[in-house]
Amino acid sequence: MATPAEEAKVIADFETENDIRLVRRNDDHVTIAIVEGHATSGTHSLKVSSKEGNDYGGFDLAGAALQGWDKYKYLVFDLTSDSDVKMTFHLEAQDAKTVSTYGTRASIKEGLPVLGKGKVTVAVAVANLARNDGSDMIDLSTLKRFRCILETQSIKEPYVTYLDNVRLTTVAPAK
Ligand SMILES: [Ca+2]
Repeated sequence: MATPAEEAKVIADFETENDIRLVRRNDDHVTIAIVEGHATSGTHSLKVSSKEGNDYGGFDLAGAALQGWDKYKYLVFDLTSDSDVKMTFHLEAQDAKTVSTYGTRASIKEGLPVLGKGKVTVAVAVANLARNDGSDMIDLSTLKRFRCILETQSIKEPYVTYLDNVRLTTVAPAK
């Protein structure tokens, strides 16, 4: 029987300013900042604001947040918004073999929730992510980028969501 410590590892909690190194903005029209409130763990979260007039916004996990994924099965994180906007998004994994072409990435578009007002917990099986061209699986031990791409084509004003409690788990979270 695994202990709770073995079943889950928090990789970004945004409780200190240093945690800003665990994320990057997806594009230069996005701003990210650690803020007090909207937390689902601790007291602070990451505010991600994506500007209108762009097809995509969002954030990437980066740096130390990409370490140790090969020991887990699921990536889980919470997104909270004050906005009523129904926001769709997709995810994308890139490893050492990923180059600029679409086929060398792994895009995750199925089974993801739609964001709305309040908290949404996103859980995605990452243990067997096929590359888009079907050639092989993403090697989580060489993960170099994991993107959360908000589909912001239709927004009329900046869309704000708060990210917190990014963790890896060996079991799927309860719905
Ligand atoms: Ca937190």
